[in-house]
Amino acid sequence: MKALVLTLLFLFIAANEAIQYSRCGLASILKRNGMDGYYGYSLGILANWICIAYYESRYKSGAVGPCNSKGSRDYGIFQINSRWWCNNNEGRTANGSQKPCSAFTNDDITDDIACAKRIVRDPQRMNAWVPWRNNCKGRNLSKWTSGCRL
Ligand SMILES: [Ca+2]
Repeated sequence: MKALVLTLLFLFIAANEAIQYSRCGLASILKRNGMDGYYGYSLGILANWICIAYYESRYKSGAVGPCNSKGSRDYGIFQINSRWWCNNNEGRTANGSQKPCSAFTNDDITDDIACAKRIVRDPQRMNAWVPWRNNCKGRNLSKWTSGCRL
């Protein structure tokens, strides 16, 4: 009985824990959700999104960034910002996604993907992600999807 309780407890915890994706696992989810070719050819290459997710969260859906200089935080696999895109009840927000920031730290990333698509439609495009500018923009990105069955 004790073992059963412990097993159930473990399963419960596991079910609520966020996911760390594999590179190719994430690539296939993003592709299934229409990220490959989204919003123009050069920025639309799927590898850009894998590169962003790597540098922002190391592919962890539960990632929460530290409080930044402007008092906001970044959430989830794409590190979506609370000042502009979600509400964390800790200060001013434009809440462009109309969602609580906790929506971007669970293991269902379909809403994260929808919000990232919205973000990239803004004039600064992918430059909204500073790590993309610093590590992905204009680079050869083939390594991010190499070996993946997509
Ligand atoms: Ca989510």
